[in-house]
Amino acid sequence: MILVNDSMMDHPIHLHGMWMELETGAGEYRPRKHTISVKPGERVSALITADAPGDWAFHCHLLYHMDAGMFRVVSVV
Ligand SMILES: [Cu+2]
Repeated sequence: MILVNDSMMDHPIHLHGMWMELETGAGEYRPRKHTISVKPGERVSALITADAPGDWAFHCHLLYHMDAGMFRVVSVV
């Protein structure tokens, strides 16, 4: 998954149910995260192994951002 922040605010993006492995450019060193903070203007890449069937919340962890629409469901079938 590629996350692009084209806003002027930080967004701590949280995926439920599965790890996101943050690609750092340091080879096999990929921190496993449930939440990745994406800074303004930043583009980050995370690897996800979709091994947990079901519907999972995927949202910004700032609740007023989530309430404003930064919320989606990730379905693993
Ligand atoms: Cu946000």
